[in-house]
Formats: sequence, C-alpha cells, structure tokens
Amino acid sequence: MFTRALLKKPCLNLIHGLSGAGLSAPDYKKALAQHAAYAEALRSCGLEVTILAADENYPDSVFIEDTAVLAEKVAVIARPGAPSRRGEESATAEALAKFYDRLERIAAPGTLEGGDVLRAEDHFFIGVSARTNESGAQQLAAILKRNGYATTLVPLRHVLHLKTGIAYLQNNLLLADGEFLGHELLSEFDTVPVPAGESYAANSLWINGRVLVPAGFPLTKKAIEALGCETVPIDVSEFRKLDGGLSCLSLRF
Ligand code: CIR
Repeated sequence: MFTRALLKKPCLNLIHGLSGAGLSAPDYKKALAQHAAYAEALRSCGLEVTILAADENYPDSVFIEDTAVLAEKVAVIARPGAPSRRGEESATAEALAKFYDRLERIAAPGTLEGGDVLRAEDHFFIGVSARTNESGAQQLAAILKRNGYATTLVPLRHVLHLKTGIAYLQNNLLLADGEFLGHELLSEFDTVPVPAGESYAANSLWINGRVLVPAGFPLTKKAIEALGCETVPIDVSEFRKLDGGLSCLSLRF
C-alpha cells in the first residue's frame, strides 16, 4: 500500500515538452486542471500528496516519475536520458531527502528514467530503452539487489518507456500491450491484454486497491473491472500529447 505521492506542478513551458505523439501542443490551462484532478484522485485513494513548484527550466518536469525509483528500503535518484531533462532530478532529490535517510544515485555514463521501471511485488523489471542505457539499468539493478529486491532487465523494442506498455495490477496480473504480450521475461504473470485500439491505456495505475485508467478507453476499463477491480477514470489528454500517462505524473511510496 502507498501512503504518499510526490507530484510536480506543470510549468508554462510544458507546451514545449518532448513529444513523438504527433498530436497538438497541450493546452496549459486544461493541463493544470487535469493535474489537480489527478492529485485529488490520489488523495481519494488515501495518499498524502506533496506537489513541488513548477520549474520553467524543464518543460517535461511534470513527469516526475522519471526522476527517481522508490521502494521501502531505498530511494534511487535517476539520471534522465533525454538531454533536456538532465537536472530535473535535483528538485526530486531535495524533496525525497525529507522522507528517506539515504539517497542512492545513478551516475554517468549511466542514464535511467523511472518510467522504465516496473515493480511487481519485490521484483523490479528495468527496461533498457532509448532513455535508460545498459549502465543505468545495471547500476539500478545492483542497488536494488543490495537492498533485497529481485531484478530483471528487459530490452525494449518500440515503446518509449517500459510502463508505456505494461502495468502491474497486483495478484500476479499484468496489463500488457504490443511487444510485451507473450514476452519470455514476463511469462511468470497472468496477462490481461490491452484491448485493440487502446494501447495508451496500458499505462494504468494500481493505487491501494483501485486502478486509475485514462479516461476515454472504455474497453480497458471494462477488462479491468471484469477482474473485480474498481476503476477510476482520469482525463490526462493534455499529458498524452507529450507521450506521458498516469504513472508518469507521480512518484508513489
Ligand atoms: C518525455 O519524452 O520525456 C516526456 N515528454 C514524457 C515522459 C513520460 N514519462 C513516463 O512515461 N514515465
């Protein structure tokens, strides 16, 4: 169960964030409202939410998940692979120092973004991607292993981040799409495929017994409810325009 979440307010420069989505630029006012509703949804799941101030130096900094990897026993400060995002992690480290006695860090030449890390119970799957390199993934694996967690590196083929395509829904259930369906490194899980045409909804988010799903993906919502899970639809259309999803907007711990 999670008790806290760390978020970061979207900055005005959000409209200049990185995007491969081919959609229009996000509407800042709408993004702010969606961010506030997201924070409220986390509160309604029982989390104490801390929202860091916006930082105009980093257009993508609202996607705070990418700047750290958190577990009970350790907090690891990431080192973003996107050059325009390098440095975002400092504000996260400062905020996390209030909650963790000791912070570990990914060091150069390693790069790692938290969106590439999926936790399933005490096992961490680490995507090796265009953003997370082999060195970053190996450094994280070594830190996690020292703290008693299991790790598996998963080379990515198409998606931006590992969690762009999979979510862990507890009880050994994986919501999976595209390259992760039938994946040999994920064969221990029972897999729920993301319904056709709803790939974006693979980035759903289990929080304390409920599953946050992006609004506008009714088939995924239904598939998750059929598993006996309560769903909470959240509109994140403005963040989708920058390839971001529900998990990217917070660090949960
Ligand atoms: C980026 O390209 O870095 C941002 N526009 C989107 C980051 C999404 N983060 C995530 O999936 N964890």
